[in-house]
Amino acid sequence: MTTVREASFDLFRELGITTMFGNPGSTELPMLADFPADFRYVLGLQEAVVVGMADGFAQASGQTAIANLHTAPGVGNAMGAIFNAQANHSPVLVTAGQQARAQITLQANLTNRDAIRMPHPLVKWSYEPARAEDVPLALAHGAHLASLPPKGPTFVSLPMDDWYAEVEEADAREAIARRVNGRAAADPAAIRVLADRVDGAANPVMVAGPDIDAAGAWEEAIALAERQRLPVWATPATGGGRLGFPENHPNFRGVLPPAIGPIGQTLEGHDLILVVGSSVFPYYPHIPGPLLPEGARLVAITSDPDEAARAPMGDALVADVKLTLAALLADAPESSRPALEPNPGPREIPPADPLDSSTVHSALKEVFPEDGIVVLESPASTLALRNQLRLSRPGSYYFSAGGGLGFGLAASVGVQLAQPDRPVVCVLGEGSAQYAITAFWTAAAYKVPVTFLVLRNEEYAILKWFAEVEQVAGAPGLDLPALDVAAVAEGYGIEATRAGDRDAVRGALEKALASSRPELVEVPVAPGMSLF
Ligand SMILES: Cc1ncc(C[n+]2csc(CCOP(=O)(O)OP(=O)(O)O)c2C)c(N)n1
Repeated sequence: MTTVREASFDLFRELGITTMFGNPGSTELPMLADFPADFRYVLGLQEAVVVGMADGFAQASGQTAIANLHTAPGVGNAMGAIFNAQANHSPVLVTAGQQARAQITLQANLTNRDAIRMPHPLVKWSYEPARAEDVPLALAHGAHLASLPPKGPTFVSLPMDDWYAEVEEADAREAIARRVNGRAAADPAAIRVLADRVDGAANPVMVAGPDIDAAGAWEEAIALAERQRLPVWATPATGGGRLGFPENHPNFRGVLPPAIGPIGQTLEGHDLILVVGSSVFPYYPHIPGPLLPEGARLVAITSDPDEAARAPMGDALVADVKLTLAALLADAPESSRPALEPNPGPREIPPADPLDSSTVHSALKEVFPEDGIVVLESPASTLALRNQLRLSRPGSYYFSAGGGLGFGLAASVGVQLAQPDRPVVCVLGEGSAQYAITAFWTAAAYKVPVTFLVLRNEEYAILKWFAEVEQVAGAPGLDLPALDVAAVAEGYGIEATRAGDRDAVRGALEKALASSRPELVEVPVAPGMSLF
């Protein structure tokens, strides 16, 4: 015989999950008793931060991450972050403690009385084991399912007295020592048809999405674009949580706009649109128009059956993105289409006084390390950052595909923990920073050396832009006077610098990037959107 606790930690070891993100309460303490020395517990001070860190860690490590929350209120606090993890296709096993079984029916304090239903629409699977001895099997189920396509969060509710229960050792071993591989290849006949369609098109184009990065398929995407002379657009920034194609590549054309009419206009002239590893499309503002340009057809490759099924137009092939691109490459010949005009690269940004976000990002570009990673949540400067940095390595960019603020600051800590050898720069609007502000404490306490760059424009700039698009006048609540993020970060133990001109920004970023501790650079910038 062994205990639920021993079997569960053996399961985590077997799955390579030795970092646990959590915020503990009385109902989680039995799980954490005699915490094994080969595990690391990363404390988040609020549950949205716990799940946000786990989301970043899962994406940047490629492994399922565990986020342990405190019964119903902990799950409640984390709901926005679970929503983001689902949109990000991030494999997070969310667990929450529960009252002792003897006190669930009588609803003792902190009973999660509808534990399964609570996170339900935001997770792939939600469960509370029927018997204590089923806990290891339920955790295995949740962890495997989280890692199968489409990857995403799952939830297991864990009554606090289950951890001491005994389980049959042989049964536990069977449940633990399993491998589940979710990489499914596409139908070879469908691949041949698609290869012919791409090669036979007069003017095909590729749209690269986040699941190219998640699948490790950059090389295949580049090889296909080069062999077939495909211009490549990045899927709209709203849903492009990761980059699927090098933004300094001569074939790269830019980031698609996030609305129906403008996408149709941007892709005008193409007769075949090959979408790889993205939904079709992550639209945001409703700007109507034809879904496709005149005469164009569309084919999407996605590992997510729901993305394939819900697309409003085009055909879809549901399969692993890397295997599918590799198979397409084997079937697609060298194209005889003329070579493409190379992309002109980032715009020169003339000096601006007062500073604007484009100038700040052009300074960041000058000091940004080759192997750097950006975690971005600075809504009004998203495009300026993409246009200036032209990130061009796999695993270099994380952004909330869900659009819920609070991802960036928390996820950057998880990304840095997963990639300790790559410098992480977290670019935040001063408004966005507030949704996960306590993550500063975790970064400081665990010496996670993220460089935080905070753009302080004293407003919700993107919402003022939206107000114009939506023709809304006189909306309140769009200004943020006197929000001093540097002072708040200092309170959490982060060293902060205020930089007021381009040289100071550059110098402060250089210093922060060289530091082995987290540092923050706060920069006042002009209000409004920055596009280039
Ligand atoms: C959880 C959540 N609440 C509210 C919003 C709406 N929202 C989108 S952008 C934004 C403003 C963010 O402000 P800031 O980070 O200062 O960026 P700026 O727009 O000034 O670049 C808000 C409130 C959201 N996306 N998510």
